[in-house]
Amino acid sequence: MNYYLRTMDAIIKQIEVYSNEINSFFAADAEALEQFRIKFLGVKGIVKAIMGEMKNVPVEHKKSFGQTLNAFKVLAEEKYEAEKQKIESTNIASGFSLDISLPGMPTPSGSRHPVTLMRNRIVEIFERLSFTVAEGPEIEDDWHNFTALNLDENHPARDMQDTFYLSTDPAILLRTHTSNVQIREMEKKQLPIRIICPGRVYRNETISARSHCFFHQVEGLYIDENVSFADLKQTLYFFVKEMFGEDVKVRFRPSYFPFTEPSAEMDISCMLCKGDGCAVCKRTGWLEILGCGMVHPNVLKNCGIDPEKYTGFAFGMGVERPALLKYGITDIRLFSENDVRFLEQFSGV
Ligand code: 2U9
Repeated sequence: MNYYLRTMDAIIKQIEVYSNEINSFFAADAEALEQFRIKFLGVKGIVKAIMGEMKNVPVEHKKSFGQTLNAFKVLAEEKYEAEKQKIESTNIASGFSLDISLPGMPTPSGSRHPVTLMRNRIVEIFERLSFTVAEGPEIEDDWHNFTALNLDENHPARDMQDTFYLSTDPAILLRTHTSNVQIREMEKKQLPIRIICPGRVYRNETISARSHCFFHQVEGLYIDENVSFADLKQTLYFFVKEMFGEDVKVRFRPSYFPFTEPSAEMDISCMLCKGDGCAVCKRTGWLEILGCGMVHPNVLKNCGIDPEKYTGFAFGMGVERPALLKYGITDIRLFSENDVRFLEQFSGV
């Protein structure tokens, strides 16, 4: 065997070794793939170096040696392309871009519902006056929703049209206010009681831009010895100033609720027109925001509390109305449609 044939033999053996290395190659990452390319396909790589041997091969062997070299070259190129594809598709599937200069993928973050934001604002103010949050069932019995609250059997609020009954005998219904929570707290007879009761309530009403068959309330109750109407007024003044600002004016109008006596409704001066009169306050300059009063002696008695010893005040307000005002929303139905385009406007509020 002459020199060239011995050299060719050695090269072919070497190609076999390299071919095994190529076949078993797996690119763990883009860097490993680049090292592979430089080693086999680079300007100073193995394929180029072996190709350079062609010129030394005797003419009668050029064809078969050329075919071996070409197959080796194709093997290295195909392996490179296949591994490159794998890395790219892995990057796409895992959300990474090969271009590390691009900005990162945004992570969508949730936001609180505007009704929750308003509920929290109201609750936080009363918590500063040492009220604590109490919660109770939305599915309630007749006693806790009506009877204990001095709403007698013939009261219109019990009308089938006014709430949703799950059964009528015994009457099990969706609560029409969160007052059931106060009744349950009073029945525990651990006095004094100073609670704030936020929650969802139900009314059998036609749904429109201004009313819905469910909405949210925050009610409050304070029972102790010597609690007076003056305490009620000062507590609500504090609330209004904290909620709507120092400049807002307040007025009380006498009213009637079966569970309080005396009763009142509280208005604030319209913050949009500063009391001049506009479409939102129906040209009155005032916005009605809550109802309140001294807890009726019958309600105290119904819960086993002595009305000769204890007195208390209570108030109730809707959450949706102030949320509409605060965020400039004109349709109450938006609160329950779960349209993300509406809800995501409150992130960071
Ligand atoms: C007990 C005793 C008394 C809670 C009260 C109101 C007046 C009132 C409305 C405001 C807007 C309901 O959401 S609304 O439509 N509420 O006007 N609520 S006094 O009185 C109570 C509660 C519990 C044991």
